[in-house]
Amino acid sequence: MRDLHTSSTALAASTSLAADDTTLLEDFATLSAFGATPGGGVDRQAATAADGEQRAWFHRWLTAHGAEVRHDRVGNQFGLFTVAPGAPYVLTGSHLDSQPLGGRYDGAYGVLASAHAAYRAVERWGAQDARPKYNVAVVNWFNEEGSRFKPSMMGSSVFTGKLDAETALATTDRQGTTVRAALNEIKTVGDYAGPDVAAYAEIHIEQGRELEDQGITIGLVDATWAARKYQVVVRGEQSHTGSTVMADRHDALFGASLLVVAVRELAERSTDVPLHTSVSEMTIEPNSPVVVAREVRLHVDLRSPDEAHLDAAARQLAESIPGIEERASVTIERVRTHGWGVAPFPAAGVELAARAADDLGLSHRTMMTIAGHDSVNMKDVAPSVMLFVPSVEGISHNEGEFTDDRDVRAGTDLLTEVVHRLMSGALDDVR
Ligand code: HGY
Ligand code: MN
Ligand code: MN
Repeated sequence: MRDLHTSSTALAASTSLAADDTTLLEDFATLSAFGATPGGGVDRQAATAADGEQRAWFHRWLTAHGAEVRHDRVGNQFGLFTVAPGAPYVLTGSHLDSQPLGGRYDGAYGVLASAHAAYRAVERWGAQDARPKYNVAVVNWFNEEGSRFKPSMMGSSVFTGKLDAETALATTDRQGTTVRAALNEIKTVGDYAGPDVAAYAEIHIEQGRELEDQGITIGLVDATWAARKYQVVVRGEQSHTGSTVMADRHDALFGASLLVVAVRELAERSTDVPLHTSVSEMTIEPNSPVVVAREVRLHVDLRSPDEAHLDAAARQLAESIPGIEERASVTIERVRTHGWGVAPFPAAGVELAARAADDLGLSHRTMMTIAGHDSVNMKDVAPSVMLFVPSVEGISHNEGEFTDDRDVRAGTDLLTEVVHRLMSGALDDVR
């Protein structure tokens, strides 16, 4: 694996680095210190103390750069740069929360790039002594990762009307703490309804290796893979691991293990169409050495660029359940908890970003996003542009996540250009 440390020598050696690029990288280093882990990553899951600290820092950053900061009731944090009073806003952002032992770039890069892009775009309109059609606002969506509180993309799901705010606020973590209590604890919650959004832009690390392998700087996201997520409960009966004869056992962990294998085999059998499958979370009750498990709860995550194929895989999984129930002598309950379809981002937005990248001399290609992003929600309510920069070795949800400083800067330059164009109404014809 490559060196985890940022390339400070490359930064020092660069003679053409503009002052605001230096500030961007310095701000990114500051941001990366919140919840920093010994392995070079971050651990700042939604509404933890580290998330609260970075939100307070980001609040100060926005205020110092002339934005008004407001929070909605599910903790989405908005920084409003109002330069055309009364007009709607171009919204740009991502999320600052991370996975447990996550990387520094996932989400955080997009929020910081958005803040710099919005500020630079406003400065540029000012320098041109021109008034844009739209204002610009930066957003740090609450709980995109969905690690502490499920589902993922929670803040943007509420904002776009896909998830009820009360349901989100009542969601509990493994300790039984509600989103409502956790948000009150970190004091980033309010009653703002959110801006009227004219267009949305987000930049993110690719989290795959296609851009790096092809030596391309910018990914222009033209569509999203579909995802299906399930909560599965395997119920057996608690008994003694030693004295209970094998024929009498109702071993929930054995049933869960058969399910883990069945989920993996879906992907192994899918040789013609890409299918990614995981059991990614498991809770075992009572999880004790001399006790056969009475209950196991699992989280199943299935993804594909072909929705019909994904549904067929989900059906195969459902069909495998009776056999597993019989073999392990357990019962299995499966509930679909979250998901999204294969869906396009507007072609006009891809085109706008491609022209802006050409103007900046940045290589680019179109691609689908495999991971979910807040833009996957936002594209359904506003014309949206989604950009990627390369992830070294495609490493993500891992402390070793890394994107080269040059790409960090290039992506921010492109986002600035895109935001500037969106502020003049460049996607007004979409929808
Ligand atoms: O892909 C996911 O589910 C996550 O929200 N990024
Ligand atoms: Mn992310
Ligand atoms: Mn993530």
